Amino acid sequence: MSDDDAGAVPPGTDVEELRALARSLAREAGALVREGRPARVEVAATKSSAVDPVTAMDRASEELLRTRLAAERPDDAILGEEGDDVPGTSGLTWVLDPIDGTVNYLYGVSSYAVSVAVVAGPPDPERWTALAGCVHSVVDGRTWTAARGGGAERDGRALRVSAPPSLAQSLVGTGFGYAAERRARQAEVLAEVLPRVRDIRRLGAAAIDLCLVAEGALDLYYERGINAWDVAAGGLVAAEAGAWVGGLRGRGPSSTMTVAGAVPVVAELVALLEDAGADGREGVTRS
Ligand code: LIP
Repeated sequence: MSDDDAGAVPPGTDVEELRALARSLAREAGALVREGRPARVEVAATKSSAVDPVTAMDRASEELLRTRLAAERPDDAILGEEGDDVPGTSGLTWVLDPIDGTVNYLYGVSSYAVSVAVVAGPPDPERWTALAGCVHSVVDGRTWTAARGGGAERDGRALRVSAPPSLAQSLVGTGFGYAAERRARQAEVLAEVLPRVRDIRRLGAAAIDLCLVAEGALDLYYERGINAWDVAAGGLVAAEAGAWVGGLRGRGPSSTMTVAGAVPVVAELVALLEDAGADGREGVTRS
């Protein structure tokens, strides 16, 4: 499948079957993470910066997901946070975040999840077609799923985004990067946003934040710097619950910026972020 076939869904694809598999895989990896958490979690290595950790459990959870997928879906490709890309022939790619919210996992703060999604087309949030996904909150077991055209649900309850009357009345989720320079810039943007919204929540796991938008526990979400595996499942859950999920300046969701929320209020947030140069453009020499 070439890049020109962006998002072409292979004939005979059963998105409900894929949703069921994503759910069982996320729960199985979630059980491993929950039952195997040592009293004191050690940092096994760091990645993009000294405060971007990976733990032995991030790797073990991803290994379990990859092993199960190799058995269940041998022709599909895999894009995972902690391992090498695996090519496929089916046109489908599984996008894995073995522990989203690793810093929370490290500190024992309860907001962390296993995120499993499957997409058609190039493994790029701006060009793929997300088909099914599951976000499983490890500590309390909340499980969000979605299937393309099949809606979003949490533990059997159908989800619908909230309809906040205005940006000023909106509860907004966001997050900050692992590089100090990036955080400095994000703090400047936050100073523009905070006086214009009800309040901010920094919960620490983008996949869960997007699912909270889907169920109306957050009205809006935005973040610069999140990866494909952070947004793959949560973005579909939010979209299937009625949220607009995109970027700035007409772009789709990407590491440059990901924004989610109910129309029309989300447009107010997008305009505010564009004016603030939150995507690193417009006279901003810093990152
Ligand atoms: C995390 C995201 C979070 C963001 C963190 C980090 P990880 O993903 O879920 O929204 O603020 O900087 O990117 O690293 O735990 O998979």
